[in-house]
Amino acid sequence: MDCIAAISTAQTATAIGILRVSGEGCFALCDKVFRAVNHKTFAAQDPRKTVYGEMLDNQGRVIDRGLAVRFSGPHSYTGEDSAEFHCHGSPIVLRELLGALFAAGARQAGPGEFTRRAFLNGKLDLTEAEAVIDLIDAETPAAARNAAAQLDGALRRLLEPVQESLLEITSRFYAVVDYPDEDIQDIGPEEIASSLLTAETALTRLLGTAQRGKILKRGIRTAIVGRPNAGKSSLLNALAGYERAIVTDIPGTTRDTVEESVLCGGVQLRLIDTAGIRETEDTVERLGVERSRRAMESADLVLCVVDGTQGVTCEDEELLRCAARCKNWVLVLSKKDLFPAAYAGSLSPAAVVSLSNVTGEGLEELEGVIAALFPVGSAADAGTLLTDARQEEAVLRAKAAVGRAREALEAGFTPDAILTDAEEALEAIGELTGRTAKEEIVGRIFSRFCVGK
Ligand SMILES: Nc1nc2c(ncn2[C@@H]2O[C@H](COP(=O)(O)OP(=O)(O)OP(=O)(O)O)[C@@H](O)[C@H]2O)c(=O)[nH]1
Ligand SMILES: [Mg+2]
Repeated sequence: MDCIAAISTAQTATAIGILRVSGEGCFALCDKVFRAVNHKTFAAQDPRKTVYGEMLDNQGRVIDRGLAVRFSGPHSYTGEDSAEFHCHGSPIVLRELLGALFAAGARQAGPGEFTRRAFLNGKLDLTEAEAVIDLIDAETPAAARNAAAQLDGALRRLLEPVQESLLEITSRFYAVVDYPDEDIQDIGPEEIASSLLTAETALTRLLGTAQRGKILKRGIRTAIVGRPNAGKSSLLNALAGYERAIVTDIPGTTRDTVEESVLCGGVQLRLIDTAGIRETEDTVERLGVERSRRAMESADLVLCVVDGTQGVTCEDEELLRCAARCKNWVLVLSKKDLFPAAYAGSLSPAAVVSLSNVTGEGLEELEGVIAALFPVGSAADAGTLLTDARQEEAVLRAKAAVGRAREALEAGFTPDAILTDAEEALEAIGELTGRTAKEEIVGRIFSRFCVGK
């Protein structure tokens, strides 16, 4: 493929900046912009070892002095011949060198193009390619750990047994039908049933991780709801550590949702402070209240704030019942510094926390409650969470197809009736990993069964 180049590091003044080049004729191109102190050409440099030298513009003037590394395909990130230049991290220097690489014949790499080439050259599957982005974008240590493990193939390895069981069914079936002269044993219903069960169990387990995966990646959508003046905005500010939202003693201060992201117990909370919920004639406030209700409905976690000095009133009770529709809801009794309230109602929130937004007492307890509700997960399952809607959809489709196949088998259909569904499941998993199902089946027939010799 043609030669692409890009600046790989941040385009602000930094100590070191890195440029990357990859593609056909990469080394000859690098000779035009780099003069090594050892006087060797780029192609003659040791692979994967840095060499010091001068970076040149297209008129041979020295732009900078620094290090270059040569990677020979296929032993490179992209799988192609490629190179890196480590210069001083001046945006000007980096742009000059990039210009020199363009003048020498490279073109600007598109977004993700290096990783795309790595995928096309079989260096990464799609789950691993997605993990590259997740790793770069990770906002918490746990999200980074998960992405790193997924990049190492954790998700692919989890899918392999599923793929294996389904391939077993389809390839054996095809082999028997397409090569009747070869002595290949027919696949029996018990064997099919056991393969389908293996596949279905693994897919079900995987789907069960999607919610945690999503939370890991985008944080916990946390709606702070309650009646006017309960102390919602004060709680947002206390958790954020600064005066994010306006706080006054006038009921109805917050009219629109206010969002802020904070790190809590190793997880990212996407806090949404909302307008106090009450009946109102005010058009703006009413719209705000609607937004509060919507935020509550779509939240992963609801913090229902009640003014501790007032106790839980009838209006509060009604609100608590709405909050209770969310699987994870916590009752927060505020203003503990004025009155240490308790809850004796009939609803059962995940926890009741009495706290003061003024003194900070009880905040730590709330953080502990949240951390317990959303455990970061053990190191063992890192990389095996579905973190992406695309991945989830593909697994869902694969599981549905496997389920249909199993039902057909139980209903007494012959194996060929199962085949279409098994293939559909393989197709869906193929989309997930980027390996095409057809190719896999054909490959399997010829390698495992030695058909046709
Ligand atoms: N002493 C004490 N006062 C608090 C506490 N939390 C909030 N307040 C006070 O209660 C009043 C209302 O606080 P807000 O945080 O604005 O309440 P809110 O729930 O956001 O109210 P709306 O935006 O009107 O719905 C303010 O005067 C706060 O200073 C607390 O824990 N202790
Ligand atoms: Mg408010």
